[in-house]
Amino acid sequence: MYLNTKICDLFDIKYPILQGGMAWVATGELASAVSKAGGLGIIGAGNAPKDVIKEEIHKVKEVTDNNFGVNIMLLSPFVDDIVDLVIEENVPVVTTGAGNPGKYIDRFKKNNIKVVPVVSSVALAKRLVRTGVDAVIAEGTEAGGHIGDLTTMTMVPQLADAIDVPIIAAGGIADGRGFAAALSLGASGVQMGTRFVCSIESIAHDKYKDAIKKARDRDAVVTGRSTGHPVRNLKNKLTRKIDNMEKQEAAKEKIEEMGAGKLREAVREGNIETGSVMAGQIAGMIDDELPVKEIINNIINETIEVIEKNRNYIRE
Ligand code: TUI
Repeated sequence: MYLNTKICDLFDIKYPILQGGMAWVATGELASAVSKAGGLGIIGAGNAPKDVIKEEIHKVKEVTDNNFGVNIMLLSPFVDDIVDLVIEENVPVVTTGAGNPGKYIDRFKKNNIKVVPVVSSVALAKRLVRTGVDAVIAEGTEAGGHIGDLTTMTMVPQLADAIDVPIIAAGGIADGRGFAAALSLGASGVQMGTRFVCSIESIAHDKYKDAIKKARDRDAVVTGRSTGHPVRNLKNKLTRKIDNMEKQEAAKEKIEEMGAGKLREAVREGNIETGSVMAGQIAGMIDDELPVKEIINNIINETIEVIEKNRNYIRE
């Protein structure tokens, strides 16, 4: 048994599961593993330049014909180059994050690229649907990295009432209970980030994966609210330092400077005390590192079990 929703047809994938386009973690290796396993693997462009992401795209194309995507982080200094790149490379799906992709949508559509923005409000979703986006990702504040204000639980049903493109729920989902909840709220699929960071195919440093496995329910905290770009990461020396700066009302630029380069430091060098260990609130539930294929098969089976279990509550 498996699950089939609108986004399976939209992206031509077997399972309605997207892998988050996480900067430094969502490499060609991770994305190809997810796409090979029947989900939609996504390369995270983050702040990387065009040539680096071009190489990651080629890694995926070399090992699978299955569809995949590239996430464009709209605060990147290389956004325009990455937009050119996904068009040149005929990337099937583009997701966007950390801003409004409105001005690029026409070009994506003209080049037959499916566009799926992360939205953080109903108003932005409605505006983007009018410009022709194919689906939206409703990423709740439970998520890791740069976050909005609404929870997944509240945003998904409000979007479902307001727009008629498929909704992908993200933030706080790592197992079949979360997946079934997302479907109940009106989503047609899920995107998971933190769960895939703790996969065998993820190139995140072992210390980064261990930090997620050890994390408890309240360990994924938000820093940088005063800068207008709040980020959820695991509590450590860096988050405490930023907290203190925010309490002392340090200049926005000084706080942003503190965060610069810190994700790479944690992901690639394993500096989990002085680096930014971005992770969602669901980190508290993740205690193992599994092959991507197993993560996907497990969550599909669990979701079906939950749906069947819920049927048993019904009485005539
Ligand atoms: O983008 C993410 N997660 C990220 S980006 C990132 S790199 C970074 N590091 C430090 C500071 C800022 C960025 C790490 N994690 N997720 C998708 C996402 N998009 N979350 C929230 C949003 C969002 C926010 C505002 C999407 C649209 C939006 O629109 C504002 C507008 O312009 O209307």
